Amino acid sequence: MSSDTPKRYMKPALSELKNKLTPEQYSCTQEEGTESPFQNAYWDQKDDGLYVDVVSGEPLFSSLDKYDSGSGWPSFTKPLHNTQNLTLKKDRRFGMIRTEVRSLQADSHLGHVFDDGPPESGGLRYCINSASLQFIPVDQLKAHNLGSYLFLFATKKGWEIATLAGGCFWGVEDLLKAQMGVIETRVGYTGGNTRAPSYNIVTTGLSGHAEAVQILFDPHQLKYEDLLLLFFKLHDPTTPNQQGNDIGTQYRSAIFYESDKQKMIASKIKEHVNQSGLWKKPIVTEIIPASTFWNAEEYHQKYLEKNPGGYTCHFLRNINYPAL
Ligand code: MHO
Repeated sequence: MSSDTPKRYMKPALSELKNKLTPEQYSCTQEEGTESPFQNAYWDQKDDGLYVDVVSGEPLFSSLDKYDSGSGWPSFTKPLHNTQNLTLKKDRRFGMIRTEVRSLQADSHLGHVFDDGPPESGGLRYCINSASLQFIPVDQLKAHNLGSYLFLFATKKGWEIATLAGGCFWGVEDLLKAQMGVIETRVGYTGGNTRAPSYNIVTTGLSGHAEAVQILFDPHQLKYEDLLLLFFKLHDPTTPNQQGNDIGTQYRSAIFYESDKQKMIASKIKEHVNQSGLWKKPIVTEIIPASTFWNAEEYHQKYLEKNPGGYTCHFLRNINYPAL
């Protein structure tokens, strides 16, 4: 087990669960019970958010995959993470052969999966008891330590994603996450040529990836233009493959655009910064199409929040670029 592997959940004793859960929750999760259709908390719930295991809090399903199956139980076309945090078991009870769905961490009985789901979404119907779940609305995800899932709701909520590289991602993330209009950030590796890279690989410079930050922001509160101007104040965009003392292609300055509109704005802002004459050397920031963003290890996420006073070579310079 690497230091980054999450600790396996320790399920409380049944006597403790009996006190903690409602009789319905206990019966569904611990005794393979089934609640009544149309008389449960979430069968008709349409709000955006995640459904977590009522026992462990493990995130299992998303409102983005929920649909109205007419069955009277919450129905999903797929689980949140493929099936990696579910176990499927053959269930021969009541003279039927069904596939039971259980959660991985707390081993809660959740419901069953059937093959009569919407064909356009893969044809599966995860029919899940509300009593086995707890719904966490989007605006409470952060409070439940589930902020990284906010990225999933970008399109639905009209939020935008920016992907920027400007040296060691600790400092870039720390300064950007504090900006008005920024909903969430995450650090990772992108722009290289190996799958699922680790920090140890990226740090050799051989994988071609850059240390990068993804910023989820509300364009009504923060314009992409203004986010880029900040980016051009918090790092030195004139040093090829280097930021401060950190040297290597993983520390290059780059804007990974997510759309043609972002590409156009990025070129315009880079030119604007170049023309301003406020840097002595030319701007070397690359403007390249976004490709797979591989999340960095958990200990790198919000690193400077976890390690106050930790290493950074980033700061907001007192630069005033001319008005656009
Ligand atoms: N010079 C720093 C860079 C860390 S950053 C995540 C270090 O080697 O710790 O690349």
